[in-house]
Amino acid sequence: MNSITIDYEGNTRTGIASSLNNISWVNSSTDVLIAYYRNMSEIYDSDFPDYSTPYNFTADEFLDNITAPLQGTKMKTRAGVHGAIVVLPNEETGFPFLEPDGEEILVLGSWYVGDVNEEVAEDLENGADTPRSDSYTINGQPGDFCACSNAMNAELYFAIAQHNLTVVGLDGSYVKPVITGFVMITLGQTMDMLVTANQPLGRYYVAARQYDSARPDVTDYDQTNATAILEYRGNYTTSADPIFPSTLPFYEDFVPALSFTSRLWSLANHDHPVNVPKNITTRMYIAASMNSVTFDYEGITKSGLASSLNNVSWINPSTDVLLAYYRNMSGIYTPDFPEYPPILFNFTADEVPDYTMTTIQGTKVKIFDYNEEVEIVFQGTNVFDASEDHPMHLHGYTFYVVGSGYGNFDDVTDPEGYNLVDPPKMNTVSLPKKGWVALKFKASNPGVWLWHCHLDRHLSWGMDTVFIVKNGGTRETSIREPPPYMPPCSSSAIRLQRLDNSGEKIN
Ligand SMILES: [Cu+2]
Repeated sequence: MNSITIDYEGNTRTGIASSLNNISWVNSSTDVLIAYYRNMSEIYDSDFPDYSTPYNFTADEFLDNITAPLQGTKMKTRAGVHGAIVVLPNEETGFPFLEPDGEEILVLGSWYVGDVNEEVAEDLENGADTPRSDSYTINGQPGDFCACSNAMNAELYFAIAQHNLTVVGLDGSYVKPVITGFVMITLGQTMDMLVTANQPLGRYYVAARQYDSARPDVTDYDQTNATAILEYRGNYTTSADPIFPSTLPFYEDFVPALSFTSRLWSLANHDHPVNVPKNITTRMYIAASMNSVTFDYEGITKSGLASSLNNVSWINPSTDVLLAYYRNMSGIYTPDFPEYPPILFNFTADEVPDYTMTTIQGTKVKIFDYNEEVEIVFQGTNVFDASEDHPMHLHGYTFYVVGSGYGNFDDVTDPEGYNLVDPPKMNTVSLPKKGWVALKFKASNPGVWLWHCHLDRHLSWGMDTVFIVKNGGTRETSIREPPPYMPPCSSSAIRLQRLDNSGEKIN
């Protein structure tokens, strides 16, 4: 977050801003995509700094990784720091489909009427549930069905009236084209879709609504329909109302969500091969759960909502883990994030034992060697009768999703059904309600990476952990040192100190 000086009705004032690499984005009068295609050089500058933090892209994974830092930003600080970075294919290979005539970027988000920062801070402090959004938005607009006048806190169904969608990309990786009347998009995910304008001239609603996977009797969720309008050019008289998509599934309908996600496969061809890790050296089984914790609130012991991974509810340390790791500072985190749940029980039973409800709290991380091949099975639990989808997101990586299923994971029979031929590559995967999902990746990007549920309230309650991937021994395979111009951060005084050993590399 930053401040900027602005001109307001002739007076110079200071305003709140936020930035990436110390540049606060200003929307141009003409959109950048058009300016780029048409060579209009006056619209934008192409000097965005390559880095200001030790974030390392490998060329091969650029497409995948670049989305992670944007989408991982918490909703409380996201105003102004969200959007899309469009990576075009190289000119030789081009798109693996007919090049579209145009491109539109749609960002789906949430709208809160109140001061969401304030309300969330208060709820987190006293252990209560966080506020419900008042509307969903498409490019910041709620559309025609909301009386109310931004972040996203739910999975969404999305459709365009009378137009099929052809999904061709997911989280920056191509998939085999899927022709569908709707999609289910989870938080932090990106999808590339083709739409053919082949319907009668007219106006058609583009619509999104929540896919609610929580308990059916919990109906206090945002039931708005966010809309935009797809309007054909040409001479025709418009009907009174655009047509609403009949293919948009109903809020609590989970079958379409499952059937859609089960149709996603990687291209897996010569130009876009898959490379699923085969020499797995670390297997983890991670239970994602809702819990409660007791805490001290103004001198009174209270119990509040929490969530956990393998019964550890993440606590943000006073100094960030990246800095603590880089500078070898002890006492900030411990390297003992468990590979398995501490107790095995019937995770997805309708009733679970009382002892499963409490969790410990801590800052426990998992450390991997460079290039280690990892398999993780996430298991949803029904603790508190509160199972729902968890969009699990790993920063710095994409992973192959090799399997998923309903109920408890069976480590003998379920791996036999893994898709090792053309599994989709993602950086955010929806762990299905009362189910499991299995993924594999190679730890080839050294650094400190957050794993978290992308539902902001679960993230805030502790459904997070950190993976540290050690350096590979060369400069190219090591995390970069902080640049000399790294901006100081007032909340972490340690950044301001000049440490003599700041040139030391961690191995
Ligand atoms: Cu979650």
